[in-house]
Amino acid sequence: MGQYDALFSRGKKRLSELKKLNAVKSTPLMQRLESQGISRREFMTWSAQVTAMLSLPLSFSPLVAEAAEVADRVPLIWLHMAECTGCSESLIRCDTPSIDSVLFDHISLEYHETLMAAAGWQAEENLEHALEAYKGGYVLAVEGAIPTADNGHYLTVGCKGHTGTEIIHHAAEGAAAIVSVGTCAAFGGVQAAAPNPTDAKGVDQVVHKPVVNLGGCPPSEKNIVGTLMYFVMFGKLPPMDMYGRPKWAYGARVHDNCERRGRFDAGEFVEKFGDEGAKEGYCLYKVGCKGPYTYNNCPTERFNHHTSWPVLAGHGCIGCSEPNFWDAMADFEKPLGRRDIHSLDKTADFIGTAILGLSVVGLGAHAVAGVFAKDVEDK
Ligand code: FSX
Ligand code: SF4
Ligand code: F3S
Repeated sequence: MGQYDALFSRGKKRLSELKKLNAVKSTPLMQRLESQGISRREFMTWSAQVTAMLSLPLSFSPLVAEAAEVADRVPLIWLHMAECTGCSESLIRCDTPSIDSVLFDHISLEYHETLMAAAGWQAEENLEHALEAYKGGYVLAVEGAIPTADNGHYLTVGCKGHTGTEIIHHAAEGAAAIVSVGTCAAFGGVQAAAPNPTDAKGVDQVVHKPVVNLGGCPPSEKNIVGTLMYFVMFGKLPPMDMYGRPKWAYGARVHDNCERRGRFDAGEFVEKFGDEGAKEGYCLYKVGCKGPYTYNNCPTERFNHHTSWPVLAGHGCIGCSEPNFWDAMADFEKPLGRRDIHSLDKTADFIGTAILGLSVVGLGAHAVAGVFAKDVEDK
């Protein structure tokens, strides 16, 4: 294991400290899982899968399982800004409970506007109480962009009419870690699309603290839970790429792990939706797939219990985990093509330099773990 020894010891130490704290939830995780028909064996398989997803050696698997069990010792405060709530839906909307969704129930979720029963003044009090009671120790998850024009008045929340910017500044102050859940919180998302009248911004452009950006509109439940697990386990944010995204999730292009990649290499393309090629599962590049410019683990992790992901469902990737994708990746059903990439258009320049420049490195899934090993090593 070598280079991972320090990280493993850090995890062990962190978890033994968490274990000393009182359990917030009266029902232990294993009991919760069993009541949903999920066995210990399935839980151990899940731990091994999460370990692999986090690009950690298999020997970390028992640590992941322990971290899941004590996850209720780390308070989570989840705020909604300008967005559609699809990110929460991605995590909680399953026909049958998955280990990820049961774990989300087990986590000490102190405040979440969509899920909590409280409303009005009581909700505001709950938030104030949680921010005070867990000051310095809570994970702050933010969904949605922060409108900043006109003193932030395009977004006011709650009966006191606080603006999104006020709420974010206040909540970020006492946070032990900040997670931007989804492209809106990470990069502004659809609210920041041209002409961006509200001057909507990603959280890391508004607060002056490190933020981990979970790109994706929405991000998968795997990337949300994996990031929370990493923090519970090690008490710090994971190694990140140039856009603040965890490298274990956003280190490879969609195109590199796509099941239609063989079709791309063979020059077998869908020419229009519904044609013979579409029925055969040909590559979707010519009908606009942006997988070659997009970094995310959708082909390997998929969504909704590993059921599907956009390309498997028959539509190209629209690049939803990339900054500025609503403008930079449009038209979603046409290829960007060399013409756009080399034009003087500002958006296309952005893609050409920032995204395609990275893409040519062309990391395959196997190369990723090796490249990250240096970062994963605890310093
Ligand atoms: Fe944005 Fe999340 Fe897209 Fe929606 O809240 S990333 S619009 S799926 O829900 O923020
Ligand atoms: Fe690449 Fe998209 Fe074709 Fe898959 S469908 S091989 S991601 S271009
Ligand atoms: Fe988004 Fe593309 Fe994945 S559209 S969900 S990054 S396949």
